[in-house]
This record gives sequence, structure tokens and C-alpha cells, in this order.
Amino acid sequence: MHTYNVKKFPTHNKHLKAWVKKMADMCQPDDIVWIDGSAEQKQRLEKEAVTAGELIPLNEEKMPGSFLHRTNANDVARTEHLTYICSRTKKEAGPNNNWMAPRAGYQKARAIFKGAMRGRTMYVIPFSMGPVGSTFSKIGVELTDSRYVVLNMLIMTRAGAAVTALLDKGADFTRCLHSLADLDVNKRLILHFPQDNTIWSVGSGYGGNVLLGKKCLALRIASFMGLKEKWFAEHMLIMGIEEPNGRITYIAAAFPSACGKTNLAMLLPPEGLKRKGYRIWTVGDDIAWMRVDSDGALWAINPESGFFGVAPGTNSHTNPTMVETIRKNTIFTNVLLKPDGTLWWEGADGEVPSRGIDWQGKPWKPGMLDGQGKPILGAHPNSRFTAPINQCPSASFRLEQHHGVPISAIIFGGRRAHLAPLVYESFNWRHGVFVGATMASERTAAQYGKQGEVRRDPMAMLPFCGYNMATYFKHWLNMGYRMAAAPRIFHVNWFRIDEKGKFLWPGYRENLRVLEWIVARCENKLQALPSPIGYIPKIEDIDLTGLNLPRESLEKLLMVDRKAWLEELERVKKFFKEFKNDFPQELWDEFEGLRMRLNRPV
Ligand code: GTP
Ligand code: SPV
Ligand code: MN
Repeated sequence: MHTYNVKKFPTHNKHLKAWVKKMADMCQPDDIVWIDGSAEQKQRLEKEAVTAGELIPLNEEKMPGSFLHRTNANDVARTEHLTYICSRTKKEAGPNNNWMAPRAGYQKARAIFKGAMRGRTMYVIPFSMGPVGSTFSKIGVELTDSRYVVLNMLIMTRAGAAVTALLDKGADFTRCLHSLADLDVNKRLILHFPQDNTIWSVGSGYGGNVLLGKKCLALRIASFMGLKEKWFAEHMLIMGIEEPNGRITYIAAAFPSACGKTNLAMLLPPEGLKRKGYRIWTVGDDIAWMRVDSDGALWAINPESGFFGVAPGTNSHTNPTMVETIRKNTIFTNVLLKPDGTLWWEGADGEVPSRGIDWQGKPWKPGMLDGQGKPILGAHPNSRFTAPINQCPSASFRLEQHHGVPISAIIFGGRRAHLAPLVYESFNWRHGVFVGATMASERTAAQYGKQGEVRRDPMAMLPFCGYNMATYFKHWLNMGYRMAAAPRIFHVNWFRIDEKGKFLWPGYRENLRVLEWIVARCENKLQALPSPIGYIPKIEDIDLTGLNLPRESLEKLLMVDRKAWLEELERVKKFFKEFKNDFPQELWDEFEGLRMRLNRPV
């Protein structure tokens, strides 16, 4: 049995020392290494990871400083069914979460953590979500036995000595513990203890399960903090849209996982709109922390410092900005390795390679079929890259602003083959909260479960809200009352299809045409048409210059099918009812209002 010399821990924070010692006593690592954020330490870890076979170095000329990592085949996406909120009572976690009593949670996980780090090193990663020292920011310390986690956290968060300095002054922190253990799905748990400001994750090596600053801290734990401290922690991108006159309108948009946040956050204006001279500034692609300031407006920061983005479909046409961002210093996970040490994924630039090593480490050729006759993919559909945001050509100059950016519009959106029009605007804040609460989307590869199935996903937060969503909806309503200049709320859907199953809207950079309308609405420059579900654009107000889209397609995209909406209301009702008496009456009033408007003769 190891003894750990607390005196040698490089911090003055007594709570931190005691906690690290306690966790080490449980996990029994051979060694403890504190992460300082230095380039030397990073390089040493990379070398070790390469030697251990955890990272494959890539073509140094074409992809300098980059590596490939493969996870286990059963460990390629967030496991929501193994993710729990361990609040004191089940009611606090709500019907939207799996719940375990805190004592039972600790006990179950302790049995797996016990001795799990034997023969390994435990890394201590002090990290800040948000600029170090900003009033917006929160500190975490992650203990992990995975070098892959350390190297990813060094990209995704501000980690190292500057954070330790804050901890030395006594700053509070979220206690994050992670071990790969034996990567057994049956012994995998992702547990959140909001009342203890603690996260325990064991048995996985996949991003969202193990980079604990991300979904676990910055959404599940932070949403709980935000409720108490009156701010928002949301699954939203943040972007600025600069007009030729220099004015920048900032928007935040919530889409469920793998529904286009990263792509939208860094879009390049399409050819047809180039003459208008717009420029996009990327603030964040996944998470927004937002506070009401003394000006009565909502201000937002991106607590992360990197992208953990979906690889498939990323190419110079769909997302040239990202292609530029991931040229160097990037960690790729579960993509295809080409013989020349470069990479490929479905929907990547260039020719389909004639051979390579697939995401499972097996030899691969195009056209290979599995046992069921389906093509074997080179890259996993949820394969990802981790890259620093400061390598992004459109990175906002306000990224390090402790104060964030002012938000003019909040956009909700999902992946809906039918029903939801391309864009509509809510009538007011309360109605906007209803629009967010009734969001739904088709399931993607970002989480386990049946792909394509429509599931309700309010504010894109269903898997990420760390407490009862009935309370969350009330929090949203209350925040509206606290703002003198609340953002306008919109809903978009890039994924509506025609009778033949083809996307009606070209999407990607063409989405700027919709954002243009949204910005004009925020500036009170355009009138819109009232419909039962909200304000719809006049056809002529969406600029289609240079786009080969028939007017009828746009009409279809903006159509509100009353019968289909009334059917949708039944599904919404069923969902709202799950929250029983806790559900806010205001949203039932909105529900009734919508039903009345849908039934009103035209
Ligand atoms: P997470 O990182 O899981 O939260 O995902 P995300 O919301 O950032 O999604 P991302 O931008 O990575 O896009 C996910 C998938 O949607 C990719 O395969 C994209 O190619 C596709 N996609 C993104 N934008 C559009 C769009 O406007 N239209 C269509 N049809 N597909 C899109
Ligand atoms: C998502 O699934 O919403 C992601 C990727 O952004 S993960 O970090 O795995 O959650
Ligand atoms: Mn996400």
C-alpha cells in the first residue's frame, strides 16, 4: 500500500490536499503528478502516451503536433443511461434524470474506484472554466489516470499553475474524480453530487464522460449553481455577426448534440451574401454561461477554451474554418488512419482512401461490408477532434473578456424532418421559454439509443440539466423578469425534408440568410407575419441571392401545418405532465394559448 506525502503536494490549499490524499488512498495510484500547464510537461505526457500506445503521432509535416487516439468499441459516445444525478432526493433530480441517493452512489462507485489506479499515475488537473479569475468562472480539479484526459483538458480548459495560484488563495473548486478502471460497461458510472460540488466518473474513456469540465461541470453542476446564484449554464454556441458598419450582434443558440452548433458558430458567409460584407466571430461552440448585468441585458461567456467537435462531415466546403483550425496541435479520436500518417473520415476532404486503419484499429478498404451487409465505416459517426479555440481563424477577440458578450437573441433548434419551420420568432420571453421547453429532436450518434427517433429535448438540455427540469423552466421564466433588455427568442430547423426525403434547406453557410433575418428583427428593421406558433418571415425578407432555391421550397420551409401542430401538442402535453404539479402554470397557459390559436379559423 502506498502512502502519499501530503507535504509534497504543490499547493497551500488544505482542502485540496486533504481531498487529493483521500482519493489517492482509495484509488491507490503508484504516483501522483500535478499538472502545471507547461509546454515541457505536455510534451513529456505526449511522449509517454505514444510509448504506451495511447496516442499515435500523425504526419509531422502535414499535421504538426497532432495525434490519433482510439477508444474501446463500446465506449464511443456519452452513456446517458449510466449517468446519474445524486441529489438528496429523487424529486430534486426530476423525471429528466436518472437518480441515485448520494450514499448509494458513493458506495457503488467506491467499490469500482478502489485500487483502480494501481500501477498507474494519478494526474491532478487544476482547471478554470472561463477566463482565470473572472467572476463568471468556476474552478475544478480533476483527478484522472488517463493521459488522454489530461492532454484533452489542457486544450478544452485553462489548466495549470495560474489556477493553482487561485486555489492557493483558498478558492472553492468542484471535486472531479475519474478513472478508466477496466473500461467495463457494466462497471461504468458517471455520477454528479450537486450538493457536494462533486463528480465521480469511472469505467469510460470517452470525451463527454471523462472530460469532466465539459458536460459534467459546465452543464450539470453549473446549471445547479446557476439556479442558486441566478444565472444560466446552457448547451449553446455563442457567435457574433458583424455587419459592414462594424456593429456586432451576439447570439446564443441551443441545438441538441450533433445538430449543428459547431458548424454554425464559425460559418463563412455564402457566395451570394459576400457582397453584404458580413463577418462571423466565434465565441463558443457548445456551452454558454450567461448572467444578467447591471444594464439589464444578458451577458455570456464560453467557459471552454477548445472545441471537441464531430469529425464526419467536416470538410473545406461545409466548414473551412474548422478545417483550418484542426491543421495542428489537435487530438483526433476514432477516425481512419491513412498509410501516410494523415487522417480521413466519412465526408472529409479529398478522395476516399484506397486503404487505411479504421477507428477500431482494423485494416479498412472502401466497400467493405459487415455481417448485416452494411458498409463498414472508416471513422465512427461520433468520432471527434479536440483543438484549441485560439487556432480558429474566426475566434472572437473577446474570448478572454472577463465580462463576456451581450446577447441579443437566443435561438432554439432541433433536427426535425417535419413540422418545425425554417425559422420563427416567439411573441415574448414567456412564449420563448415555452418554445424552448417544447423542443424535440431526432436522436444522433452523439448518444447511445435508437438513431432518428424523435425525443423531447427542452433547450437541448435534457441530458445536461443537473436538477428537476420543472424547476429549470421556472428559473428560465424568473430570469426573464430580471432582465430589462431580455434577448429575443427564435426557433430554427435546418433539417426539414421533402416528400423524397431530401433536405429542403441547403444548411451550413446558407444558414446566414436566416441569421440575417434574426438580426434584422433584433434591430426592429423588419416586420413579420404572425402565425399560431410565432412570427414567421415574409418570403421576400429571406435573401436568396445566389442560391438556387425555388420559391415553393421556401414556402414549404416556412409552412405551419396546423393539424400536425395539434398532434404535436398531444406529445408536448404528455411530456409536460411527467413533471406533475411541479410544472409551472405559465407554460400550461402558453400551451392553451397555442392550442386556441391553432384551432382558430383562418
Ligand atoms: P455536439 O458537439 O455533439 O454538441 O454537436 P454540434 O451541435 O456542435 O453539431 P455539429 O456542428 O458538429 O454538426 C453535427 C452534424 O450535423 C454534422 O454531421 C454536420 O455535418 C451536420 N450539420 C451541421 N449543420 C448542418 C446544416 O445546416 N444542415 C445539415 N443538413 N446538416 C448540418
Ligand atoms: C455532445 O454530445 O453534446 C458533445 C460531445 O458536445 S460530448 O462532450 O461527448 O458531450
Ligand atoms: Mn454538445
